[in-house]
Amino acid sequence: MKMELIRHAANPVLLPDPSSTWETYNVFNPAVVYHQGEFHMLYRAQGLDWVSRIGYARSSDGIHFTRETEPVFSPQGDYEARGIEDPRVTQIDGIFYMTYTAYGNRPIPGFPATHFGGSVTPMFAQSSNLRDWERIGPLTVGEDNKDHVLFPQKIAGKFVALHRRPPQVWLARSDDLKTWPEQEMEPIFAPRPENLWDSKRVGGGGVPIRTEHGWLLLYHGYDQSHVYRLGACLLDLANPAEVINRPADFLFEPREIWELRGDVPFVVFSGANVVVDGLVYVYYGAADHVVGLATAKLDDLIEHALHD
Ligand code: BMA
Repeated sequence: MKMELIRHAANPVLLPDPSSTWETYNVFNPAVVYHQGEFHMLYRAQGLDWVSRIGYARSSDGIHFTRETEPVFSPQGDYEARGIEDPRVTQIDGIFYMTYTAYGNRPIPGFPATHFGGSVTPMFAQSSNLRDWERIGPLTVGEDNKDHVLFPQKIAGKFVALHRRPPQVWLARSDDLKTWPEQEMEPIFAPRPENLWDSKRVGGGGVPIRTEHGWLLLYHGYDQSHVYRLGACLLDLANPAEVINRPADFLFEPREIWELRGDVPFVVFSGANVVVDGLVYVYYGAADHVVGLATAKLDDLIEHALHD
């Protein structure tokens, strides 16, 4: 069944605030957690200095968000000097974990730079209240690696994360979230042939959704025209390194003017897919400028991921 996510009529659901210094230009690529009857959004914001910080907003209906006036998480140290980006958040055993990309001038001391003389570090942080965040540490250092996202529970006794070593999606396992042994890392899926939408690069999206048929993963990809789209795949429950099915078609692509034009054109990029009453709320950054919301019934997404 060819399916697409449905845009909400109230889009975009979060806009930059020109009267602010830190979220003046762009608010995008949010994480969203549904907790105690409310949607909690942690979003990437860029203001006058173009450094990314994480803002917090909450909503009872998932559409109208009220935000805090100050960022809840800001960069620290050389390895985050250019900003903290693209959070994904999940709760495991009562603790909220955030994965985020640290973009810096220099890598963590002792490690080589990645590119442009700067550094990209996939980081973990934790919180008990979604506002006060404490750093745990990196998944890898000294390499271009991002788009990491934690599974919402331990699997076979270990924390499991997806991550992205260009151009493909990898899996990593850890006992404690601090040590991520290289021998526990493996590539799981890669870009596909030239005629498909994800032929150049792929990266994980929001926290994988546990279903009886497998882990439902939404992910982003782009092709030679550099259009960012979203698609789905299904991973094995017991061994998520095994891809059960990966539909050929995408689920969502930029079409609205605010998805086609913004800070970076032709981008829909999601790190949030929360399930409430059988509906999947997909929050996404549009053109690296605003936040949009699109939905789909979980049952329809499972059907798509299983059979298309
Ligand atoms: C990638 C991501 C995002 C961004 C996207 C499109 O590198 O890490 O931060 O939304 O590019 O510009």
